[in-house]
Amino acid sequence: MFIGLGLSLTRLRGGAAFTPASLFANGEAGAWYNPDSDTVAGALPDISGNGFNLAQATGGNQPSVGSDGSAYFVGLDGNDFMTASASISQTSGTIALAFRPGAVVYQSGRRCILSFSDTGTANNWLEVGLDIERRLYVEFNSGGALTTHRTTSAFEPGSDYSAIIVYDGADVFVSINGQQDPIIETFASGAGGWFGDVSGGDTLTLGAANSSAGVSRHFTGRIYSALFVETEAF
Ligand SMILES: [Ca+2]
Repeated sequence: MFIGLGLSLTRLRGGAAFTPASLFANGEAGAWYNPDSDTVAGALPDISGNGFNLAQATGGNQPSVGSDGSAYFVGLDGNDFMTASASISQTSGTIALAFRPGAVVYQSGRRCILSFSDTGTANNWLEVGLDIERRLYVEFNSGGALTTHRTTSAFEPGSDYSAIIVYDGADVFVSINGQQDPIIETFASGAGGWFGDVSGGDTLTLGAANSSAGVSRHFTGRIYSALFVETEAF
């Protein structure tokens, strides 16, 4: 499993035995975003080699680019997001995120970090983000059949986190800062799923949810890195 990946996602540099690039070495499906000194506002290339390059043409909706001295990030102020056209067929795999929640009133609703959706038809999406109680949620909606997983620990605004979400085709497992964070609640009217089970999925969105109703649930704070990859055969 990839549970240990979060520890190394952004902080392991120079001389490290592991790099996320190795996850894509055999042409695995997925994407990897990792802002660096070359990053400009409005464009975040997919460095996995799979071509899901994120873009935002509207200046006011472009995340800023910054550095904390050791890692670069994109900063989202509450209406920022980036999208890529994407057709993704993987039905199990891993999502890895490194981020810092901003100071935001979470009681006003969910804050989505990564989503994959059909923007032309209602009720088809995969979302990962923080919920109204600042816990991580993973939600899958297949034509109105909704499955929502919520984890245990509350995220604190202003602190850095890594989160690894694994879906093995049946169950969701979440690790936060290298420690498994149990699923505290699962609501399901459907069978659950992953990217490839989003009917008509056409759009990948970083920093917000996206659906036929438009862009919503904007994240605020920093995103240091985001990655998803299909399950690898060993
Ligand atoms: Ca903005």
